[in-house]
Amino acid sequence: MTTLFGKTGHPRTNKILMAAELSGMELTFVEADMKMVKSKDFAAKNPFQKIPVLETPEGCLSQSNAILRFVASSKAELLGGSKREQALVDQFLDMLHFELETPANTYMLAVQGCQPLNEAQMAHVSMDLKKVLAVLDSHLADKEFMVGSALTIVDLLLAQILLPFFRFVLSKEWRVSMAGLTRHFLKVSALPCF
Ligand SMILES: N[C@@H](CCC(=O)N[C@@H](CS)C(=O)NCC(=O)O)C(=O)O
Repeated sequence: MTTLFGKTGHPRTNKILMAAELSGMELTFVEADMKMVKSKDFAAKNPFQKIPVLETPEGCLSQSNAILRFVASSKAELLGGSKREQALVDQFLDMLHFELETPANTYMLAVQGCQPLNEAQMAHVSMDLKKVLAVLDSHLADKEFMVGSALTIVDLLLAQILLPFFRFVLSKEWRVSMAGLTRHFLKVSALPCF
């Protein structure tokens, strides 16, 4: 049996559940609260006591993008259709993790009041976000998908990171000005597995 320990609604969990649905991998989902995650038993699954964790008959996997790749691997196209596309998938997984996910999380935690920022910090993180969103928008200007001509795990990751922004933050004017990114988000978020 393969079990995913994660948090309902969190992008790091959602991208894996979507990939499992698309690849046909059967897994059981366990809602993991922090009491469970910080327990001694859970430390045996992931010594860093973080989620998500995938428990498989061969052992546990942590780091959500590693889990994402593993879960998607039953449907090879999700990892890129050629060696070059596979390298591009890796490139964008790292790029989205380092350049987008960090400022996106900082921004959302501030907006939700969980980890408030002062004006200068907020301006700084907004500027970082605008820069990376502009790069992604220009990449998508003439493309349907982030890599090649079919959906990959990069598309799932990008749409999941941006979901709270499209839900709560981005204005109509912004959506019009970032047409590539908006079109991409609407396409991926319309998938039944989203
Ligand atoms: N790079 C890791 C980050 C994992 C992570 O920070 N998970 C959060 C929840 S989404 C967590 O478990 N936080 C608990 C903690 O930091 O103590 C991944 O992509 O899986």
